[in-house]
Amino acid sequence: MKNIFKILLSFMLAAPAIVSAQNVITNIYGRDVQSLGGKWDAIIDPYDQGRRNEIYMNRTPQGKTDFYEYSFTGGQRLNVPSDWNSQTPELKYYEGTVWYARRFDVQENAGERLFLYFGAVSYRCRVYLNGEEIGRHEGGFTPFQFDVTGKVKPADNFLAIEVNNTRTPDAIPAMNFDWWNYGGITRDVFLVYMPQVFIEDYFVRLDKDSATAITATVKLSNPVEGEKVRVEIPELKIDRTVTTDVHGVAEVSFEAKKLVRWSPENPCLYRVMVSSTTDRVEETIGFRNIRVEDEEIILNDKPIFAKSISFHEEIPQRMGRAFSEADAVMLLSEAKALGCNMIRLAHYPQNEYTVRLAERMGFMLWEEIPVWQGIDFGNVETRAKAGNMISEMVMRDRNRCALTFWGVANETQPSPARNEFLRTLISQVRALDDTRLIVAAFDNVFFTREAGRFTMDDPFHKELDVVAVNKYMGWYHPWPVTPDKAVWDVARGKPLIVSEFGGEALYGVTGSPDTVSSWSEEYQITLYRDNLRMFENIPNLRGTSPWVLFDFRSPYRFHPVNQNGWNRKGLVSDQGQRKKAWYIMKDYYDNK
Ligand code: GCB
Repeated sequence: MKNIFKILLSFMLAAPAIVSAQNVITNIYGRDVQSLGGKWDAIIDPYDQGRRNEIYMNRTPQGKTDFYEYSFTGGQRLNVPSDWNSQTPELKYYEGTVWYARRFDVQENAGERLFLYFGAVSYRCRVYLNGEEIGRHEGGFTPFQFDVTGKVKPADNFLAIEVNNTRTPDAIPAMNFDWWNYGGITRDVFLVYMPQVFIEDYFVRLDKDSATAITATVKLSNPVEGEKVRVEIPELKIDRTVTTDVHGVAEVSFEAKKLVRWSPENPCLYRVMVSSTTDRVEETIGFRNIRVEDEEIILNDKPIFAKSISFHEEIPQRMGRAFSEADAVMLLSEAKALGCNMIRLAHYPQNEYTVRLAERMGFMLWEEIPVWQGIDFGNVETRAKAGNMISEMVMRDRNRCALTFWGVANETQPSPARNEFLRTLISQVRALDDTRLIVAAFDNVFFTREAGRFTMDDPFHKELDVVAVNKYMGWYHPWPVTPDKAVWDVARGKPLIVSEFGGEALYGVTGSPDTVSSWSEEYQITLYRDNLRMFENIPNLRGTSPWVLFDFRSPYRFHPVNQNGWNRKGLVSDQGQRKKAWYIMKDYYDNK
């Protein structure tokens, strides 16, 4: 376990100080935070001239001959958290730089250490505090923080963030992806008050193969030896104190005889407190076992079928990114109504409100980083970015027992560079957390006349715990045989999830049930019925995840009448109406 922290430390040391953020404090929502949410001043900078002109200095004319061609006051104001695209029509399609700025005061009797935390900024940013660059971050869906202890005044601090969402070939995702490229400070921003030595990280989990053995690893912010660390789970009558080693790390294992394990039917969580002499943090944590045995996914000793659905981090009615607890309620309630026990969070780590509420509502989770189709796998910098991203994701959510699958890729094509890239990611994930199943979604499953069946054309699936396939039978692919004859021989010996299937229908459009181009709800019904029939011919099928819960924004869906910038594969329309195929899927899940 301590190796984990060594690996993380080596990442930190390898990175130039200003480029990379530090490890994020575990359970930020359980800490003493001051929100910096609200209206921020904004300057749109399409030609990227703000940095050259040092607008982050926020200078104002002093003498009679001074003048500056910018000001953060009197202009545009943008909400934080939120994407910028949905806030003003001129930013709807914007890809470029926007500067955000605001002032803040520090609370009196503040902690001894102060951090500036961002839940996510899409896609890259530089952060300037009181005229000085304090750090940068790349990656639009994971949290980061900067230590600003000693860098703030009691009042009137000036914070400027240079945010850029330009698509580039070396980014993750890269140039093309089937969702809206929302830019902005899309998640919470906090000042975090901490004591001098604080509990930076903890990982409390059930041992992989035991129904009662819990291990807690706690890491202090400083390598203080001999510090007492206490772990309490009152409902289980657990109260253990251990001392830290030279690295400031303490680990304790104990038996919890009365433990009720978390499951979708009974999403049982326990209050867990972790404390040291100077710090204390608490949250609710659940415990469960997940493993694979031959072709089964075993949750708490019983085979389980993943009744999953995907959604983007988007509220379609608002045409904007989801970012709040209320947004999470809306997305997850609709998944619950469909009868799901799992969410595939497409195609990137979504905000913590969603992850935490999903856990309370009894959804298993599949979380992935946006290694989506055309990634520059041969680029070492891109590989390092993916490594950072996946570490940030795992470190944020590894205390969430709902997290069942870590996804490393979606629809990537075999090549030595791709394989190496994914292997590096998998080993990084396993070093941080070896209690989950590793999965990737493939699209290289094809029907051949010679074999008379569907087979897979990517040997990499052998390196995964669970294999997932996206297959759009009846939409991008016509049926080679009737669904009852569409037999699969894919990844036998392992559990297989059909991680995407579906087709587009415009809500309220009626039409021919056997004509794809009718864009009708009737054709969508046919497509769902046919696919569900085919699933009976997949012997190792252990889960399905239709694409997708809601119609979602996608700039390359060009059909002016039926799409108009929307991917219409939703089972629910952009206005929240359930399409007819929703009832087919609901029935399937209710009887599964
Ligand atoms: C896929 C992708 C997903 C797309 C979907 C589609 O295979 O994984 O991101 O949105 O197909 O609708 O084509």
